[in-house]
Parts: sequence; structure tokens; C-alpha cells
Amino acid sequence: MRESLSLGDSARRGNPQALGSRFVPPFCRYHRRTVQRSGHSRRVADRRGFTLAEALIAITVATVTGAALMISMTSAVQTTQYTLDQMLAAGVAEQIVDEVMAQPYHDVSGTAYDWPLGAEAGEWQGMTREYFDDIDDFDDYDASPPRDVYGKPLGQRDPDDNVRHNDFHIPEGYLDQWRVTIDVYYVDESNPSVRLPDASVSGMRAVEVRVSDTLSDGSEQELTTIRRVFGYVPSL
Ligand SMILES: [Ca+2]
Ligand SMILES: [Ca+2]
Repeated sequence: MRESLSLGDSARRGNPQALGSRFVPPFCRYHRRTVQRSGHSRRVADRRGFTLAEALIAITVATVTGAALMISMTSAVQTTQYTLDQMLAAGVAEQIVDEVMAQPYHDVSGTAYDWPLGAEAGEWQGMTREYFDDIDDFDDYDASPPRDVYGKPLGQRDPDDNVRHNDFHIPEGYLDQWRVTIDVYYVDESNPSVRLPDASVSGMRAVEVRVSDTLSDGSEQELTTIRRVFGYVPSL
């Protein structure tokens, strides 16, 4: 205000251009601030902060998003673990199928059309498959945890009962809840995918090896099932 009093009439008439850039009347200073705000004042005002409602909405969105992300990650880990277990189970089942394929079609004391199927006297000794000598001996085999042909739990010891090399160890207890079941049955010769009812016989048998995992809630989760069909070829 003191500066404006020392200038000429033009300035007193409110002509800022005549006064140079240094002079800004008080009302113009206010006006300039007002004009400057009008350019981006709304954006500036918008950045002043959040209302309580906005903050609550943001927290809610962040919480829901975080929960969804955690669920997604947990699901991905579980899926990966399940895929790994399926691969291991497939290996266990394939190994047993290989054992079956190495056996004769029927016991030396029986025929290819015997019923019921199963191990003969003296061949069934606990969890071991050591004495099985034909494919239907494996019928009704049921072991948990999975065992090798000598009845030893898989993953820890070799057939000579020596501790396996660390690289061939699986974590302690990893297979404790796993279960291997084997079912042998006759199938329709014209359609081997069809299981024949009990006591019906044919020249073809199927061997099913199933590996499952018992979950913490007691339910059983199938990891893999391998099915092979064997046909009887009489010796010449
Ligand atoms: Ca036998
Ligand atoms: Ca048998």
C-alpha cells in the first residue's frame, strides 16, 4: 500500500501495466492468488487428504485385495504340492505295475479262470509282496505308508535295509498318510474297459494300482490310478 502511494495517477487509477511488474495492488494480489488457484486449485484441494469415509473405503479395498492375493498364493502353493505328489504317486504306482507285469498270468497250482482271485497259501505275509508269484496275488493288497516289495516303507531304506543316500531320502513322514491299494478283476473280452461282476471269469484281467493321500479331515484324496489289462495266452 505504501508503494502504491508513491506512484503516479495512472497507478492510482489501477493500471498495473503502467506500474511495471513489481506493483500489484492489494486487491490484485488477492485476485492473483484466486486466479492461480482456479487453474489447478481443484486438484490441489483434492490432494489435501482423505475423508474418513474415503480412508475406510481404501482400507476395505486393500484388505479385500490382500485377502484375495493370499488365497490365490495359498491355492497356487497347494496346487504345486498336489502336482508334485501326483508325480511321486505315479512313480510308485508304475513301479508296482512293473512288478505285476513280471509275474506269470496265474499260479502254478491254478488256472487262468480261477475264482476267487488272490494270493495262495503262504504267499500273503503282511505288507510284503516278496512271495507273490502271479498277477492276481496282488488282489486286495493294501498298504499305508507305501512299501517296497520287501515290506519296507518307501523313501528311507534300501532293500538291504541300509539307510539310503541323502539324495534319495524323502522328508521324514512325507508318505505316512499315503496309501496303496491294488485291485485285480476280470474284464469283458470284447470291451476290456468293462469290469465283470464277481465270480464271472474271462480270458482277460485288469490290475488297478491306486495311490491316495489321507487328508487332515480324514478324507482320502486320490493321487493317481494306473490300470493295466492282461490277456491270457495259453502256452504251446
Ligand atoms: Ca500265487
Ligand atoms: Ca494267485
